[in-house]
Amino acid sequence: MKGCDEDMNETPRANRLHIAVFGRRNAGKSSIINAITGQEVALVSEHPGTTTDPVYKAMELLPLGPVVFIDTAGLDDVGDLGKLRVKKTLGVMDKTDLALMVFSPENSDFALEKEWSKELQARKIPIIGVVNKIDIKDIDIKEIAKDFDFPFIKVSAKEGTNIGKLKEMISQNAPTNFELTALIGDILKPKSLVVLVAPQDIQAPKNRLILPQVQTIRDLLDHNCMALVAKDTELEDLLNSLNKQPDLVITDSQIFNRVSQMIPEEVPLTSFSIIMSRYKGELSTFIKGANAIDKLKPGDRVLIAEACTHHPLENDIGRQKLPALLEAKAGGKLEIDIKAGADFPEDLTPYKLILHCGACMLNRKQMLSRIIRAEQQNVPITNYGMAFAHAAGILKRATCMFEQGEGGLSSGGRHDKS
Ligand SMILES: Nc1nc2c(ncn2[C@@H]2O[C@H](COP(=O)(O)OP(=O)(O)OP(=O)(O)O)[C@@H](O)[C@H]2O)c(=O)[nH]1
Ligand SMILES: [Mg+2]
Repeated sequence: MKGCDEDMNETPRANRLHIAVFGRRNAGKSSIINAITGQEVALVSEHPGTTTDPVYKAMELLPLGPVVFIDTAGLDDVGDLGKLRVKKTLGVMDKTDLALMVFSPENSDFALEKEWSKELQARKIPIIGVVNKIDIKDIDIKEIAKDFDFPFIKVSAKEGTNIGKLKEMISQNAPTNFELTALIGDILKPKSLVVLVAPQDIQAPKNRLILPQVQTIRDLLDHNCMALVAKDTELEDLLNSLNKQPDLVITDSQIFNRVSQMIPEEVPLTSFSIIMSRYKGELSTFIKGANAIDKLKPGDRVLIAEACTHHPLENDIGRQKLPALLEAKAGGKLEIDIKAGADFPEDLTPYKLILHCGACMLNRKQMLSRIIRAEQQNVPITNYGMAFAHAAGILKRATCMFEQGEGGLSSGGRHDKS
């Protein structure tokens, strides 16, 4: 089992579409990324082997939304170092959602490209064949395409020929569903017993449960798990009435602190908002963001962003609870801006931290574009639930079950008592 001490710095693949560019040295891989992004992102030169380590560039590729381009070293690199680079490039394949295989008409034998395409296809990654440098030699792409079973396009990165069409092809061939399919059931064994803590306080809507709670219950049922629901006030009685420990406890994150003290250390504990963040592929970004809370100093500016415009209630989370918590951490007054609804600033650079609500009213694409904006401007971003977990000192406890690889808790992985 992977322990809870392991770093969680790898952005999950679900975070956004990863488009990687493969091909021989000098085929024009870096030039193509520059042409698509319209920026000098990647280093280009006439010397083969210019790109050595993978280069990542996050951007908004319309109409697809947020993507990451990955520039790689040539797959035909030679020598000891070259072999190491090829190994790294092959490693990139494991996080690729869509591949561009770049061909140069300067070559005529494409056996290597064939071999690498097989590597990609073994991973079920869609490929677009891109024949570059047609300004030097305009060839009939059918000649090359006939040996491959994926779509082709010819371009000139240098002159910008067909770059717009290439972008369209990327949108058409991108896998549309790269969200997780399960909220939580994928890490549990069938018949697992899960206790849900759902306080029905003043902020809870009348006569119903909130969406993340409903979705979690449904997901547990779909995975043949058993769900027990109680308010925090009855939690102790519920636990006492069981003849075994629950396999997992999921709480509202506002009462993380209290619940974590009521639940034995060895019982895995997480929150609805953490589950939702993981589902949407935002978990590792938000963990990083939550850890930035420790760096806040008095006078720092913090943005609190809410997706919906609800009427603030007494002891409102975004207006009172969280600001108080952050100021306690910072050891003094902070400058806190609250934005609600569609009002999310273009310029985030004045902020040391962004705290976002659970974003149940935003679709994944909208939330991701906010995250990308924050990342591009180097501003840490996290959500309410993670901030509460961090403040309670249990962020690691509340997220480690998701980092145990395939199967999670169902493979016997538990939060270790030690
Ligand atoms: N004529 C022409 N030259 C190009 C084109 N695209 C790239 N080049 C040139 O080809 C050379 C290699 O380009 P890069 O973009 O660095 O190629 P790469 O595949 O990233 O190369 P490595 O990083 O070394 O693997 C440079 O001299 C580019 O200017 C093109 O469309 N037409
Ligand atoms: Mg390059």
